[in-house]
Amino acid sequence: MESALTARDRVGVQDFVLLENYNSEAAFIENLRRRFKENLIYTYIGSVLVSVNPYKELEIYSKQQMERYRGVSFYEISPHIYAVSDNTYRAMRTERKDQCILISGESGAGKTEASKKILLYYAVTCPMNDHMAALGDRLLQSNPVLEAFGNAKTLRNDNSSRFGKYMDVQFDFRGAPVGGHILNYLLEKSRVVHQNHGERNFHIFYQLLEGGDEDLLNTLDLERNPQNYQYLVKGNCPRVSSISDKNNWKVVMKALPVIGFTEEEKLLNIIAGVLHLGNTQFGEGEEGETYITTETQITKLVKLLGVDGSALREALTHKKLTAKGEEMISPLNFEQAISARDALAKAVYGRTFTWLVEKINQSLALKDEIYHSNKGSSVIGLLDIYGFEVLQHNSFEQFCINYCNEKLQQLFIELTLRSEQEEYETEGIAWETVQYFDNKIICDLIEEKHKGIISILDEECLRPGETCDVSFLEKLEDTLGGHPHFVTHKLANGKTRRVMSREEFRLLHYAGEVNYNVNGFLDKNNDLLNRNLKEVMCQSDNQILSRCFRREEVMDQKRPEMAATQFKNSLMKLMEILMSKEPSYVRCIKPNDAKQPGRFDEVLVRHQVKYLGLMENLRVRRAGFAYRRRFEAFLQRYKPLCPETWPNWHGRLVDGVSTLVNHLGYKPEEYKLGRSKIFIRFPKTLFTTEDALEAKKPEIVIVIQSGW
Ligand code: AD9
Ligand code: MG
Repeated sequence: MESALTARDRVGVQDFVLLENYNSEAAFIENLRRRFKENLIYTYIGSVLVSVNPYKELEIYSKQQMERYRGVSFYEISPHIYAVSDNTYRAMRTERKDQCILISGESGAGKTEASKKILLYYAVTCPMNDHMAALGDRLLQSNPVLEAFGNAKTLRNDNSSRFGKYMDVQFDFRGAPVGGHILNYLLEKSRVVHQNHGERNFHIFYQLLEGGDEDLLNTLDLERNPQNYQYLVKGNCPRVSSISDKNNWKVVMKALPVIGFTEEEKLLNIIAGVLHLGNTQFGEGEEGETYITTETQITKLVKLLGVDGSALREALTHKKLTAKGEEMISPLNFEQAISARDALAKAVYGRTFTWLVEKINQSLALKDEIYHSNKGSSVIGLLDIYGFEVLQHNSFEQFCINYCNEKLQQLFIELTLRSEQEEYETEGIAWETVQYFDNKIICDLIEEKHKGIISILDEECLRPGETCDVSFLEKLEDTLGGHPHFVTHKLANGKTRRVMSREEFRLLHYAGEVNYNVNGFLDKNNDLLNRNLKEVMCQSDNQILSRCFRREEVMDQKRPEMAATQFKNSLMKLMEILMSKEPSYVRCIKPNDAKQPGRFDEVLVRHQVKYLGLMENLRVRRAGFAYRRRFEAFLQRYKPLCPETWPNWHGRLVDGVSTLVNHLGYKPEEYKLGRSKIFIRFPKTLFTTEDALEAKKPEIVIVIQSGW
């Protein structure tokens, strides 16, 4: 008994609901810390998995470990991402309901790693024939490709996802994976042309330069040194010690054919073309006209992007306008030409990325014959988005990323509360509401029609006459002044803790305060590409490009939706998809900002525990009853403790559980029997029962061994 308690003291409790002092944040963090020091990075709050990034490889992800978790209930085994994977899978099969696993946490907390582990678990443990194994392979191999094109080194994370990803895995009635589909969300395109100090462009550029062989680089007119490319020098960080671009290049090249890719050459031409575009420079003539000073670059672009040289030259230095039904060509000034070039690079890269996702989707698509014979199949969705981030300088991209995290937090609040409430209702048990901070007020501030920040931004982009980022800020101040979560220099009246610049607005997000600099908001939201540049691209010989830039788009006079509104609408759709599924949660925590193993920065962790709402989550879980378990599971586990239920109980399950708890001496206030589950109010009750089982174990084993 003594030693069991000592062990518990050392490694903490594996489910926070077992904490004696569940209202204490200090006790919560101490439990996380103890477990982290013992390399126990996973802990539950009921069925929510809390994961702390270990920043080192742990020996807990082997095939043997996967086997241990197959078909086993949460509480019978130590917490693990595999337990969540397995429980979700079993829930899908037994309840025949679509599931989703929502992984959240700030940048670098371990979301992408968690999602990869879940996918690997399914690929290894699900029943499969050869065809399905090939699909499993494609699901897994899509990851390195998407990461190469969509991830980058940032100050927060060496492998930071710069796009949001929602992946559906479809299973047939036997529980075998038969198809997949990926939805991608707003890639951070601005990174193609600019990186903050200490950050890099997307991995693929460095992989190509480091890993491509001499012949390939010659064909693409590339030199090996990344420092020779303007689009790669801004962050002054060509190499990252934790990343082997050379090895990753090999992995990507191997993965491409697995996902049915045959257009590798065209794709690499585009990647090289983007680099050459960045090295295209402009000069200013005596009369203020702009011209291209690096003519050799145009020759390279003609070859790589398959476009017409003189049309490209003109489109980079002139703009085509339609006024009163007539087309006019107007010259661009120096700054405008640079913007046009960068807009082209961003559009080419961004659209190629979307094309790549579509290509992967084709290779994962359910084959027709399976589709038609696959009635009754179910889906598990995996959501891995970019985490909440606060940088020194926050712009439009951080605004979108953090808005997305607000939405996800809102979903967590709604669904945890709702499902908790529903559970008590269906089981016929009365319960007490727990107060939450509801971040709906912040979501509304951003997305509300007419009054929200996104609407105001759109209006300002469309308003004729002189508009600029500063006029946008003024409009925000006029409309939103007085909102409790919105602050600017003017509104703060010198009362804010951190001095704000006149170009910033501050949002008090659920996860903390962020100052956004309005510079570039209008341009990024407009996301315009001059019409003549589009025309050049849609005539490209490179079929990827001609598919990305469609003629219809050039002909269409209607203005497409602005970037933030497009993003908002895609998030609304995502929320609908997620709401229609049964959710499971993985809440990731980052233990330190130095990306180091073994370091547990309490202040940083406390902040995350707070904003992720983990204490409230725990309180809700405990408000009524700390533990709940289905009658059969409870009986199965504890039946050795009562002579009347051991070795088997033959009557009704509820009577078996009742007999068992009476024998164990549970008092009426300690538990309630619902329709299918027993609810236990205090963790101590379960502790005692667990200890009794522990003490009984040698006896049970001997009995079983002696063939009883
Ligand atoms: V971001 O929002 O995309 O910037 P993520 O996705 O939350 O972020 P990621 O999964 O990429 O973070 O984890 C960051 C790094 O932490 C990884 O590259 C690993 O080096 C490290 N990590 C995360 N989880 C684990 C783990 N379970 N075991 C070992 C891990 N290392
Ligand atoms: Mg990630």
